[in-house]
Amino acid sequence: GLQRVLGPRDGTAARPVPAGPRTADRIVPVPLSVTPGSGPGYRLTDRTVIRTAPGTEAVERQAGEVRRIAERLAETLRRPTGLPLPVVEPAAGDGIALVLDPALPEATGTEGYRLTADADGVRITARGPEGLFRGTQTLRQLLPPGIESPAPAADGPEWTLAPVTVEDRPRYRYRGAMLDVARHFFTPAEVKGFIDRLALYKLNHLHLHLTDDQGWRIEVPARPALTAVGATSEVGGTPGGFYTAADYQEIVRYAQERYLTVVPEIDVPGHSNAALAAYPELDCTGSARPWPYTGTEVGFSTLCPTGDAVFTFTRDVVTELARLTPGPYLHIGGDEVKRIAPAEYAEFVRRVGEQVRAAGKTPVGWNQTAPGGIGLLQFWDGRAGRDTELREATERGAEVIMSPSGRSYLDMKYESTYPLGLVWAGTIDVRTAYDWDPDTLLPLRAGSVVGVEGPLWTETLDTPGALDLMLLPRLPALAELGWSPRESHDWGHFKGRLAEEGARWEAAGYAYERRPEVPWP
Ligand code: TNX
Repeated sequence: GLQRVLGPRDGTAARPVPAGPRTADRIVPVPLSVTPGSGPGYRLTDRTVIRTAPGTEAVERQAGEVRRIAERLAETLRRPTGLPLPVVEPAAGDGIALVLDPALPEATGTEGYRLTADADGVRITARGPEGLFRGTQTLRQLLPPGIESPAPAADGPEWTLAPVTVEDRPRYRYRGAMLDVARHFFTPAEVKGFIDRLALYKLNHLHLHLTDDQGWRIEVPARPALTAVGATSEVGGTPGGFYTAADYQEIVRYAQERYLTVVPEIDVPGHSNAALAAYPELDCTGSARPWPYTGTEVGFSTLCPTGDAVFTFTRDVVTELARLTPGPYLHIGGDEVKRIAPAEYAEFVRRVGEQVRAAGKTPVGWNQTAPGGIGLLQFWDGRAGRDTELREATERGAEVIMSPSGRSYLDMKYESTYPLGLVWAGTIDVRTAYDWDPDTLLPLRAGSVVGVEGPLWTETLDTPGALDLMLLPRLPALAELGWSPRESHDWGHFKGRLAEEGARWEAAGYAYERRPEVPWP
């Protein structure tokens, strides 16, 4: 049966957790290598400082960024511990040190780090700031569950780390989750909460599905009706909403501070009913343009694939989105277009892809866009023929983000009787979400898979709590597929580690699903 766990603030009693510090081989995603040390480990006290270390000239230029990482770590640790944890410039004494070291092995990459803990302190080293940030997430996970509490927590004062050396770096360069803010709108504050969960599991991309039949969620000054008309509703008929440029940039900044790149998606030419309701002249197929559209059918809408007007429109949108987005990608959607001919579709995709490149960005598309020459393809649809088309694209050089709907879709039900989510791609329990290999699921050109993504579509989800129930515990399964070495893949080991996350979510006040396939304590 279904059990919802809503955390201690909702009256659920805290569950027992293993005594003593958590060893690094228990965290999610599991690190590349863990070497236990000897001795007592390190205990945070009221004398602990967070130090940022000096270095070479090249490193000095990044000193401000390292300091901000230290401040963010201090904020996270101060709330539950009540310790002062001042951030200081280099000084002797015990504490947590964040050290940039460009001399670390090149294989460490931009996101890799080394963490050592012993009686004298904790030291995180990385070749760049991003690696330091990922290392601070490991540090969080090595402390007791109460460290996730937003208020003084009961596990103290034993804020102790086991003695250890961790060497770590990701398997894939792209590890993402997608939030559909079109079917149901989520406020900037709610999106920040979503980002917090992604950052903890070392994801590095947030894909925002900003437009669909039911709503257009990003302001485009040259096209005011997109939001004046297209943002006024959502699935179920509730009011919807949209992000102003300032809202969007605030989300981007919050993500950036956690070393996540925002990938904005404008879904064209299909899934475009909200845009067509705002600008009916973009329709040449004579399709109905119901507005508000509060249902969940797919495939009925399409922009006119030919003529100048539509490309002026897409250029207006692409230009504005490129202006607001510091990351390298713009996602152009391209899924489920049922009303125009394949040749027209491919030519449309090719032209919009060119507009994205002209705006200085790399176009990304759902796997259907392969014939339109899009070089970074997001695989989702395993139905007849799609994987052949995708393999051929990879043989021409395309790269692939794996988000197979039957494995990584965070909106699929855990089991058929589950109250939230959909079942069109099957049910996805935690083992199904975890037990696959992104490199070999499809027969693609070797090396063409650059990572994984978990899309969270929101036809049936309209509150942050509902998002959490779908995300936890499946997001950490995907995060581990994206980060941890293939050789470490082991369901039996993973489910035991995952079970330990529950107490952490309870401390954080996150809802999660106590699925029976996970041995929760
Ligand atoms: C298919 S996956 C869609 C979305 C739906 C989703 C629901 C994809 C590219 N398109 O429009 O929201 O299924 O699971």
